[in-house]
Amino acid sequence: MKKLGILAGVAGLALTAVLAASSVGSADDSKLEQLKAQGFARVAIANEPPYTAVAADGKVSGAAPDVAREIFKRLGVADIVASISEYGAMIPGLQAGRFDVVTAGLFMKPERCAAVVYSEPVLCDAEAMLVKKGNPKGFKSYEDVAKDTTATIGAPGGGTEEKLALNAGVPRERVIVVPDGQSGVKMLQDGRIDAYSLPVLSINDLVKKAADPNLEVIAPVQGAPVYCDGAAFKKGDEALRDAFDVELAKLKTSGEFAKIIEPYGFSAAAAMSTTRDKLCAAK
Ligand code: 6CS
Repeated sequence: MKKLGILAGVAGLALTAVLAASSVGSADDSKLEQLKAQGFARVAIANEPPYTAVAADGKVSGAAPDVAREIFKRLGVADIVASISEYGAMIPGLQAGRFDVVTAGLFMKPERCAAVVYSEPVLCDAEAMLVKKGNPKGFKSYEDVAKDTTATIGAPGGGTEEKLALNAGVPRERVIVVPDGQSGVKMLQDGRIDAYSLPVLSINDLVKKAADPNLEVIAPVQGAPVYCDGAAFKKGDEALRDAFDVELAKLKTSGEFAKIIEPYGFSAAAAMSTTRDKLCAAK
């Protein structure tokens, strides 16, 4: 597992600038060749287990980085260096060249598919809400939150759950941006929000760690789709994405894909039962 390398990231940025300058003269330098020379791929993560996780010593794990690390190794890129980012900043960061790829459970949706170049599906999950024991406000859907004019819901900034709540009619002032899982649990426990929404596996991970009998999980959130992520590449890096997909397909066929993601609670069959094209077209 690769240490979270802020310094390496800076070095990587400098090295990338040099490589970019050198590649100006040779337009056929592929992005993959650049990453091989760089020795690592700079990945954006959110630190939201089990999708992505950063240990106290900086080691990066989680289903998405583990799949990416294995694929890049097979492509000749020795490792990954992760930077933590809010979901809403991942695509702008990718487009600005701060990351080489987003491997964070960034769910495929039409508006995102229009902005980046996704791999085939990797991690699929339904949505959940964390509420006080007994679900005192009777939430089953984001619409239920909207109907209760005093209710507030916490969600990641620029994340899918924030968008789902807003689209269900929850006014902006009642959708509270929450920076990370621990903050979301604390805000719920302190009564500062009435619900906290993340994908099911993320909420379950938080509940296990909180070990608080006064919390309850509502899953799946009624009316919310099952989403799948893919590795997200910058437009123009289609060749890199295609090379990634070739190795991803091999992992899926050999059973190694299941061996990497299923210990985290994800279903290989779910990812293999759908495609990027279907997910990017989904309404
Ligand atoms: O793609 C998203 O926006 C969502 N994905 C995950 C893994 N967690 C929350 C986030 O909103």
